[in-house]
Amino acid sequence: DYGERLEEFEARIARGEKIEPGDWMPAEYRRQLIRMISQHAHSEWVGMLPEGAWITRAPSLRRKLILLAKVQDEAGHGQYLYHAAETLGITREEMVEALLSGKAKYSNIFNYPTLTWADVAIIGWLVDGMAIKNQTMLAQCSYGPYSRAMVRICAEETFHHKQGKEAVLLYAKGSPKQRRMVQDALNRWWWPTLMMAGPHDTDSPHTPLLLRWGIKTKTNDQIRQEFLNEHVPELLDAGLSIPDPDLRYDEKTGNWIHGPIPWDEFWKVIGGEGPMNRHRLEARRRAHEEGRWVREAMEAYAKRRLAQAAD
Ligand code: BYC
Repeated sequence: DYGERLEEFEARIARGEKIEPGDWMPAEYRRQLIRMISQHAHSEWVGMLPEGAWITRAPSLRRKLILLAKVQDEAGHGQYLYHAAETLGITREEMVEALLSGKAKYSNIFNYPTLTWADVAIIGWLVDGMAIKNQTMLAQCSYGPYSRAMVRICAEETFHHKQGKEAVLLYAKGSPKQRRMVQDALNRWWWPTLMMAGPHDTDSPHTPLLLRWGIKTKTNDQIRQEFLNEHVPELLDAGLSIPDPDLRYDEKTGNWIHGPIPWDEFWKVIGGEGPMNRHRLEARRRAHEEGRWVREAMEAYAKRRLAQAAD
């Protein structure tokens, strides 16, 4: 019966076993994973847009090649994640429909504009830095297909993170104009990046169950703290200033403590009212329409191949 199955399921997770697609799982485990993995996949795809906007304006061939490779990686991450979600019994079409209709969420961070080239550098270092903290944790998660997708994604994200850091450090010791640009980018991306880890644990309704079933292995505040402890000293060493007057180092715990996060802005952005939400969804809808003929051609080709194989 359900009680026994649940007990066995939880015992497997406690032993560190991975849950695989055909295995028994509570309906709520399935629902939570579909929610998280599909939102994650949407974030990868919407996440191509702010950086993609700079491909034609990259300042050198080297930077253009790096950016092209990065944006292409993100398309690939979306693919692995949509496939991982499909193993739970939802179709790609249902997920894409939820994104395009505005029903599904995606990361708050991609609803801000990329105003200068330095934004691309800051996204690489900070946004990908936060993503890696979150995804290294998810690589340990109890659902096999998600955890394996995360291992590969983290390896690629590490390259993204390094190229962002390299660029920020270069601009931080560059001309006065470069220094102004990179500082301005940091000022604008700092708070949205801290919000990426999700609301404080006290305001995070999903965390307790996700922890219990090993979908998350750390809380939102733990991830945010790891991000701060790594990045704050490095940003300060680079001669940049962090736009948080209350930021301080706590000797006792060895943690960097941030001031109040503007959560009103977060809830507005994830509710669809951020500066670029409308624009991002329009771009995804347009891409979906413009790609329709490719999907139809592939389907027709696959059907013909199948018919030929049957002959
Ligand atoms: N943005 O109970 P909570 C990337 C929502 S892509 C938007 O704490 P949970 C990259 C949350 O969904 C990075 N919404 O939720 C790509 C929930 O609403 P619903 C994307 C957020 O699930 C391209 C409500 O707030 N990574 O790195 O326990 C280029 C309550 O929150 C956000 C992932 O998606 C947010 N930031 O924890 C470069 C990782 N935070 O669903 C880089 C997978 C919270 O009830 N997801 N909400 O309507 C996760 O790890 C977790 O879902 C979160 C949130 C930590 C994000």
